[in-house]
Amino acid sequence: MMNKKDLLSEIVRDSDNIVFFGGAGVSTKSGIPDFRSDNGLFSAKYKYPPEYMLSHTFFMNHTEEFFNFYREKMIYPDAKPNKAHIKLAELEQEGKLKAVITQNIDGLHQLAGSKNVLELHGSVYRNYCMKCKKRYPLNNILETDGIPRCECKGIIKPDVVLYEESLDNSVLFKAISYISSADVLIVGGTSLNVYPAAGLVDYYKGDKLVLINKTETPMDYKANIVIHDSIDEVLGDI
Ligand code: CNA
Repeated sequence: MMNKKDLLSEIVRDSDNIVFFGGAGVSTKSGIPDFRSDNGLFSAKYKYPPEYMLSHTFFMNHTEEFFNFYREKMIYPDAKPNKAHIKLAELEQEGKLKAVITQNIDGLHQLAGSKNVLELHGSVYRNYCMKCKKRYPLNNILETDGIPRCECKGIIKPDVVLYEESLDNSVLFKAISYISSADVLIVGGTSLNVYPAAGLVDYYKGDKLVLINKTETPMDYKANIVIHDSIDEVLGDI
């Protein structure tokens, strides 16, 4: 009988309508900690629970503390794509992969060369003034202390989806459209704990659902192939 990785290679070889849906685990090999691994962000001790520090309420009520935490823990401008990002970009270039749908905010898929990237939770590279809507690059967050301000004195907010905030509907609908018409759906590096993103898996109608994650997820039972391993190794070996 074929082992799971060979089966995955065969499925990828035979398809030209693959969609990838991933999360923070895709970028851990690039040196960006995830939330829920043993050494992830949620395992450390802070003054407040990290979910609260990344919530809209915290942003509004403790804006300066939000930015201190955000600058220190959520921005990794020197991180480089790993084998997982690179393989996904190659598969798109070969015409096999139609879209990368990511919960990540780190921009590493684009840095690896992926063109069609749907960022469900936004990006640290986009920022805007809450008052006049002027757009700002990441440097305006990195190169300031305290609360970053626009020329008009408005607060510059990262275009990332905080807890309690809703996702951009147009991105969400596009993601649903790609997943519901995919031949192969590869899900990886996500604990599938954060909704509504995790619910996207339910839109897949095919019989080639591949789940690659270091640890068990609540959706393992739905998958046709489950591989509990590093996604960078697994995708790198295809
Ligand atoms: P999560 O809940 O932290 O889960 C990550 C999952 O990935 C865990 O189940 C790990 O076991 C698994 N994992 C870790 N490393 C690997 C690896 N090398 N190979 C395979 N599996 C691995 O993160 P989710 O993405 O599920 O949760 C969604 C949150 C996390 C989103 O809102 C993101 O914005 C947020 N986040 C993003 C980043 C980033 O942009 N790189 C970093 C940290 C958190």
